[in-house]
This record gives sequence, structure tokens and C-alpha cells, in this order.
Amino acid sequence: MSGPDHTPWPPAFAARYRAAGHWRGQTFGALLTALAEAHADRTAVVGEGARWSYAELDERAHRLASGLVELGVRAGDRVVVQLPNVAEFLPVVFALFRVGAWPVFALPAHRDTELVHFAEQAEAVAIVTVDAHDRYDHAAMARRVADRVASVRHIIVLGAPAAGTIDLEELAREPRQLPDPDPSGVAFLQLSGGSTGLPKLIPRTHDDYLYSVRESARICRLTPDSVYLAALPVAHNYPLSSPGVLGTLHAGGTCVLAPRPDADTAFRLIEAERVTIAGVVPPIAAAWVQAAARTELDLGSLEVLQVGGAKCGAELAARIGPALHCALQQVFGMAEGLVNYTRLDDPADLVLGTQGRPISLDDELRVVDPATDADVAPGETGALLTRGPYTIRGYHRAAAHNRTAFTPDGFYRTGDLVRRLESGHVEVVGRVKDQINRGGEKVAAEEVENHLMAHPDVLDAAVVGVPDEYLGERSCAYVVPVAGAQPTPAELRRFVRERGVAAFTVPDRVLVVDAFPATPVGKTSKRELRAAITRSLVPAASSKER
Ligand code: OOB
Repeated sequence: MSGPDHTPWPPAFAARYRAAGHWRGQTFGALLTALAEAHADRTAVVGEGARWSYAELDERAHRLASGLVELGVRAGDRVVVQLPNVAEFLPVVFALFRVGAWPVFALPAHRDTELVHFAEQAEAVAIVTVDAHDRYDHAAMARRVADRVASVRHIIVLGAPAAGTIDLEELAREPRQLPDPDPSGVAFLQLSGGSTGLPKLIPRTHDDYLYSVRESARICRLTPDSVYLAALPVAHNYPLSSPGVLGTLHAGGTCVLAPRPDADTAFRLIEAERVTIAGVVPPIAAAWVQAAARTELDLGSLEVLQVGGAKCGAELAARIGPALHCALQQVFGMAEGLVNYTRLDDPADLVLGTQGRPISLDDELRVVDPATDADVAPGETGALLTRGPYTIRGYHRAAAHNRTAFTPDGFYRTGDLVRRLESGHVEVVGRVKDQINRGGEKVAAEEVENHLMAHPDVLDAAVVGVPDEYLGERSCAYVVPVAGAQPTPAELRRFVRERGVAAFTVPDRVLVVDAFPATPVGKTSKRELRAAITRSLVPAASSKER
């Protein structure tokens, strides 16, 4: 894959976004400096074993930035960050922002294949990781990645140091003055959910991201008294910025990092830290609703529960307020940019039945016929295209993909099927992209198909999403074996897992079939595969299941 690191907005758009006051020329490093002055002694972040004020967070970020520079990390370098929900995540990323190096935000679930891909795509010079998480040795994985990707020179580890790695705690140096990076330049690379191959890298600038963070904090009414619970993996765009930890810091509030999103862990933290707002995906919201009925913990501080990342069905939406005694806010966003929120003063029908409206009046949304790109009639369903002050114009080094992912006039093709109401609120009704949304975790069908097709016994593979009561959807892989071969579903799942991928990428179900249904032009009909499994009409005689 090749192409520019970053596709800037056309000058006329950039000028408009500056004139409107959206882009203010502030970097994240400068923001933290200002916050440390305004809120020095207030608590910025709480994690296991850590409780740091704004002044302490600022100091740690300065010291780490200094240590990174001494190591040879420079402005414009890329650094893969794979940290779980620990307090150190914040000083690490602010240190990188101050150096002007770009964090590449991996998730804790990612494994060798994905990390190698990110490190190669970004030509990363370093990996920041944790010794172990969920009984998995991340430091050893980072070493394997460094062996395979020549650009990776340093492995920085939080926790027990190991041979060939640098102890994060030992990296800190005396703070030094560093030149402030260009606010219109890239601040970090976020990951796309993707629908083709491995995840694409998303370049976000200080200017554009800070705008979305600032407005998110305002829309969610965050104040210095707000306490945000990050229950989802904090590097993901939603808990990072919608309003997430960055929005909370922007408001001078407190970020509480939950090591896991389960109700027991979250409820204890809500009680202990007097959490006011949390953001979760629908399956977790459903688990919290159930657990709330039996808990003796005091959840009375919780004012808002945000639900997003995947569609929150009307029934779940209706249960949240009564069960958790808080307001529901729906969030429909994407790492590429556009984020929609239901507003806290929206009428109940909009809060329960829509996924919100855009952050900005300068977010341009078009709802089009997916085949022709012609606008559909108002209120009709179509594919959502968007362009605006915090939506990217191109992926990192992906010129060929960019030609189809964006329209010639710069609209991002979200791949979501939506209906827009007169109020401007959006209802997500489906998807045109070849992706499975597994309770908020996005799986590109093609990525899984490629893994399956690497197996010598597999002739063809087609991966589809199937409805699931808990996750919304799960993945189901249909496989046609090569003549004479008889791979078993269990063997194929193990094969994909052993290729070193995130657990959510391993197909939940594998069905070995003789042939795929075809469309009139002879392509595999995923629509028919989906319909077949939904109706469970796959004939037992011609399919073998795990
Ligand atoms: C968020 O970001 P991504 O990049 O992991 O995934 C984006 C995709 C959207 O295009 C859409 O297909 C789906 O996730 N999605 C939703 C949704 N929120 C996201 N589909 C239906 N209803 C929703 N509420 O998932 C993300 C980023 C920022 C804030 C919130 C979510």
C-alpha cells in the first residue's frame, strides 16, 4: 500500500473551518499545559494503583517526552501503542503528542498479524506495550513484531522489564522545552474498522480532533465535577474522544480507567469514584441493566450512560433509564471522523429511537442510493456519505483504497445505511459495507476470508454476520473445501487463531459447504448466505458444523 501519509483538507475548507473557530491552532501538548495551569490539584486520572492530579499528569508527560527524545524518537516518527486501560496510557500519549511523534492506537486484543501490519504500514520506530494483560505476554509479542519489522528499534514496556526492552518507568528524564508541533499536522493514527483486508490507518490532526473533543465535552455537558468511566479499551475512538478521556480532561474532570467492562468491576468503580458518565457498547449496557436489578452498590452518581459503537435496539434503549436511574445518550461515530449524539435535552422518542445528530453544523451528511450516489428523497433509507471539519479526506498510505472509500469531492463513504429525520437525527438501519459488527468490535469479512483461504484445504470462503441476541451479530464463515479435502470447522477456527489475530477475528461459527449460492452475475451471494443461516435453512446433508 502506498500513498500520502495524510490527505489535507482543500485550502478553502481549511480556511472555512479556521474562520468558524473550529480549528484553533492548539496542539494536545499545549492543551495539557493549559489544563495543568487551570486545574493543577484536581484529579485527572484514576487507574489501578494510580491517582494523578493534572499537575502530576503534565509532569509525567513532560518527563516521558524528554526520555523519548533522548532515545532518539523524533517529531513525525510513528510509535505503536498497545496499552490496556491503565493510567499510564495518558502520560504516554501526551508525551508522544509533545514530541510530535504519532501514536498508532492498537487495541489490547490485537495479535502478531495485526501489530506487524500496523508497524509495517506506519514504519513504526517503537512499540509501547505492557508486560502481560489477560494472561497474555505482550512484551514477547512486541519482541516478535520487532524481529519482523526492521523499522522498530525500541520496545518500551510497562511492568516487569525483560531482555531487549526498555522499562517505561525508567524512561523519564528531566523535562525539557520541546518545539510545539504543527497543529494542522497529524497527531496520531487511529484504526479503521475496515471492510477490506487488514485495518487501515486513520491520520487525525491536532486541529480536527481537538475540535471534536471540545464539542463532545460541551454536548455531554462535562464540567470539572464530571467523572468519566472508561470501560471500553481506551485507545478506541469512542472512549478516547466521544467525549471519553480526552473530552473529560478538556473539561477539567476526572477519568477513571476500568480494567474490564463487566458490571461488577464497573459498578464498584462507579460507587467508589462517584462516576457521573460512562460509555459502553450495547451488549455491555444490556449486562449492566441486568446486573443493576441485583446490585447493592450505589450507582446514584451516574447521570448519563452512553451507548454506541453498534445499534442500540429500542427495547434495550427503553430499559436503561429505569434500570440505572440515569439518562441514555446514543452515540453513532466512526474513527474516520463524524460523531452523532442524541442531546441530553432531546425528547424521549429521539433518544430512544435514533442514533443522534452530528456534532457540527459544518458536518455535511448525504444519504444516497448506494448504486448511483444520487440523493434519496428526504426520510428515505440510503447510504451515508459525510464530509466535515473532523472527518478525514484519506487514509494513511492507501491511495488506491482512497479512490473508492471517498467520493471525488471528498465525502467519506461510511458504509452505513441510514434514514435522516427532519430534526437532523440519524437512524442507522443497516450496512452496505462487508463488515461484521460484533457488539461494537468491527471485523472485515475479507480479512477473515483471506486467513481461511491461506489454509491448503480451503478453496473458497465467505464470511457473513448472523443475528445474535447478545452481541447483535456474530460472524459465520462458509467454506468450500478443495476437492477431496475434509477440513473440520474446529480445525479451521484453530488455524485462523494460530495465524495470530485478535480473538474477535476468529469466526464464531464455521460451516463447510459444497458450493456457495451465486448472484446472477456469478458472484458469491452473501445476501443468500445470510438469509440461509438466519432461517437455518442450510441443509444438514451438505454442511458440517463445528
Ligand atoms: C465507533 O467507531 P468505529 O470506527 O469502531 O466504527 C464505526 C462504525 C460505523 O460506521 C457504524 O457502522 C458502527 O461502527 N456504529 C454504529 C453505531 N456506532 C458505530 N452502528 C449503529 N449504531 C451506532 N450507535 O464505533 C465509534 C466511534 C466514536 C464514537 C462512537 C462509536
